[in-house]
Amino acid sequence: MIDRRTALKHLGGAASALALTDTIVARALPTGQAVAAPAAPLVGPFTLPPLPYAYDALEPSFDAETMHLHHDKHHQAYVNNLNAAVAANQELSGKTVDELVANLNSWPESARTAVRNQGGGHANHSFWWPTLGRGGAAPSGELAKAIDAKFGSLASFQDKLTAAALSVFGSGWAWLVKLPDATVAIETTPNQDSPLTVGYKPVLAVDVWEHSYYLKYQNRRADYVKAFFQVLNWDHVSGQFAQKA
Ligand code: MN3
Repeated sequence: MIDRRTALKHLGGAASALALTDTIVARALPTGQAVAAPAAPLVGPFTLPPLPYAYDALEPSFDAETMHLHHDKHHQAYVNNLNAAVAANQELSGKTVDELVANLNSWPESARTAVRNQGGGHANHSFWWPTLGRGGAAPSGELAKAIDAKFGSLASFQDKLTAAALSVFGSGWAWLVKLPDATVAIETTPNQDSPLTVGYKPVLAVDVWEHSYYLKYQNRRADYVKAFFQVLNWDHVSGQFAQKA
């Protein structure tokens, strides 16, 4: 039996060897315009889901320029590169992006790096955008109970998630995940590795790639993580938690 937590920590030995293409021109969505929520995940070819709020909706915590670059260029590049990998590997077709990353070891070795990095990038960001947006000041319902049971208090959880986010060396993510026994745990992943690959359901996350914060916060990742808590959509996250089996 594989120790999944150890596996998750060790998943990221190999850094991405694939350069991101950066050819997409930022989409000209007027500031302040409301955007429809993203549709249910579709099989490839994949498309960039629109932000479920305006680019400036998270100001001043997350600035609009960073949101444009992060969503329109970085996330779009993962989508483009994943589509190229699916086009080149018949085995990957007909799957949702979550199915691709959850079953990483099922794919041909030649396609695995692309699924892990580009598929992971698409899955992680598609998960992440709707968890932001200022809904509610605290978790509710089953998620509130799970956080209290594990960490004792919301403040203690926030301290521990912050510490985890600051501990990621280089690029990666800090997560609150739901385990198969319905309890929660904090995990970190390097690069674009997804908790789905080891069977954990993401509940909420902090993207600690420098592209998330460098324009506004430069090297001050701690300030960025503090700002993250100001724009975390607890209502959405709490609602999703109850639905994750
Ligand atoms: Mn990112």
